[in-house]
Amino acid sequence: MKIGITCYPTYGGSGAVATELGIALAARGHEVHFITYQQPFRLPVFLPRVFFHEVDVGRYPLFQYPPYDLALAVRMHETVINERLDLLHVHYAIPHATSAWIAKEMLRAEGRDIPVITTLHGTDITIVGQDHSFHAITKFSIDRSDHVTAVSQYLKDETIRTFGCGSQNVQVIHNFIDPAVYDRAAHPPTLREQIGAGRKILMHISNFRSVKRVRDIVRIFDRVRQELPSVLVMVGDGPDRVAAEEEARELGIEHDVHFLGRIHAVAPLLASADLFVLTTDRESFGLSALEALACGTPVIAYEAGGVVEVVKDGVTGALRPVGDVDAMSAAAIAILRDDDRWNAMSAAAAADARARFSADEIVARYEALYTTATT
Ligand code: GMT
Repeated sequence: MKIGITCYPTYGGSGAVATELGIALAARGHEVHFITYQQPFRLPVFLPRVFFHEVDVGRYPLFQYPPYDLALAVRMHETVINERLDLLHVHYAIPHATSAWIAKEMLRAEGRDIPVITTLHGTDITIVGQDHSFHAITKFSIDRSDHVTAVSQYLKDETIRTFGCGSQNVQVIHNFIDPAVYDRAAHPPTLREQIGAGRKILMHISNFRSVKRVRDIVRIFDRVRQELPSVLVMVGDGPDRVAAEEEARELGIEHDVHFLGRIHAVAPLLASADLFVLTTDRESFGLSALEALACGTPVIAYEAGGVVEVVKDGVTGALRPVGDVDAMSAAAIAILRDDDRWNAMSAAAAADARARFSADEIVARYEALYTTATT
């Protein structure tokens, strides 16, 4: 099949999932065309059957806000025609599903049809889509997609609760990992040797937006550090990084908190960690948590959103109430100070990630959906 994929290319879970999906589809013999404004960050320079079509918004003094959505629709329209695409699969509703609908309508006017599949990822439904400025267009674009998937049952329920979308049968297709990449044994313990130096490594990876509550992570670490020799490694960047750095300074623990900035290849880091910490209050899935589990790193997270579909409390990590820093630190200490318990959790985490979220099974579900959409 010839598949057009649109996503946010620079950073974030939805772009990572869309790109990994495209790479996996190409490996299975499909032709994949990424249509977006920049080369997706997880896409290596060249792969057979993978192509990139850049969207250029141009510059014109009249445009204080260059209309990317329209330029994207035009690029989708021409790519469908020139590359004879079979379908468009867009990741994150705003504005991608809207642009795909415009492209579809342009093609319809020319006597062609193109199925549009929209995958909802999280904040497109739980935050951005609920903003008054975007609510109506988000609902419209979901309703007009030929098929809609959500990355968790939680997100499907939120979509129906917030937008109705009664005509859509939203299919839950969880995110996935490549077990060969997210494998503890596959990576040298460089980070452990360089930064850990005999101490436990707690890790967090995100885009440091307010929904992630990154200050809580520093507070949790502060309590753990009082009980166990440990360091905190913060990977990524975003609006609340400064607040997290400030929190570490205020607590006087800045020398044990390492901010690495954005790093795209996270598997080698996760494979060196002892515990992954996720404090989002509305996480639709938690791709980084899944990647940590697959690397045999137990996860402690706030019990909210779709993370409860990923982490098994007491088996692969711990889930505690949102905002309960004390309970999170107690859970972290209990896991980290008991080697037998940690070993059991680490093995269970790697096994459960492989059993429920391996790329082979999940990519096959997208393929089945593509077949339904095109026949
Ligand atoms: O907020 C982020 O981490 C980025 C965001 C995105 O759309 O890029 O991530 C969302 O999609 C990921 C991939 O499906 C999910 O794993 C994340 O849970 C989800 N983020 C939130 O719901 C906050």
